[in-house]
Amino acid sequence: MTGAAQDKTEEVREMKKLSKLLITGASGRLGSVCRGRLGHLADNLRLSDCKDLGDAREGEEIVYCGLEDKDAVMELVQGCDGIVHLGGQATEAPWETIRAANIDGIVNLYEAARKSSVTPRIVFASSNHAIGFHEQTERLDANSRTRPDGFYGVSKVFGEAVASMYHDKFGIETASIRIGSCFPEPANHRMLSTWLSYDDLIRLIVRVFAVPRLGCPIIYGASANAASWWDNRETAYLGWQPQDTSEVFRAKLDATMQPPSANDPNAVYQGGTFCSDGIHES
Ligand code: 15L
Repeated sequence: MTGAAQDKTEEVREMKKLSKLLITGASGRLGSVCRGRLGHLADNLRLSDCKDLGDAREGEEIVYCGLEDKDAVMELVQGCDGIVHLGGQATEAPWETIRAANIDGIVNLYEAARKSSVTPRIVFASSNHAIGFHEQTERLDANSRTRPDGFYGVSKVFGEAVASMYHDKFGIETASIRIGSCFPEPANHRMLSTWLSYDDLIRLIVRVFAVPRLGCPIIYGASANAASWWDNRETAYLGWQPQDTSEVFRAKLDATMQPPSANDPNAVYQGGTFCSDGIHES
């Protein structure tokens, strides 16, 4: 048994069903995966994006909303007891773009959460680009210092800081997941270390909503890759055990491309070529 059926039968037993789970960025790649796989966590899914979300299916409501629109976000968050925040700018971009979606956007989201009649538990899609300038020879855990590799990485560090402040001041619980490379399979040799399978991502989100006390942890979002640089021992209490590994793709990758040379950013830095990219000017 795989996928949605397994999510339903194995993990949900111990948790109380959410009433309304908001997924921001629901039309994106990960948003679509979550839309298809997290419905069982809540009585109702509220899906939001600026881009087309198609027709609402049973148990879904669709709200078109730009994260930089404070009033719209206030309405969007109202009544949601869970949020999977995938919305915003998902890769490097000019500062104005990052600022609107990932800086103003996340403050709008947490202000709305603070003022909502129900306090939501939040999953924040952070990124490995919050620590991208660490070299691949280093082993990181949740206490390692941030080393963002661009405006995008800076915005993820900011998002983690916002989550931390709202937890300390107002008790809002957030899991900040520093997602590695969440794709159907690793696309290059760097991703043998950073790859996160869709199944492991879903298992992690299910655990975040299942545990009685979440707090405000930083979690590295990677599968059980033999080549991993990241240590999640700090968050063992979540009971998340990634079950997939990038090793099953190694031979295929070796057959289709050369590994990067020793001084290639993809072989030096955890954030790969994000570290060698220049600033994206407007
Ligand atoms: C990310 O944060 C991006 O959203 C994704 O497109 C990939 O670039 C990924 O990081 C990665 O580092 O592989």
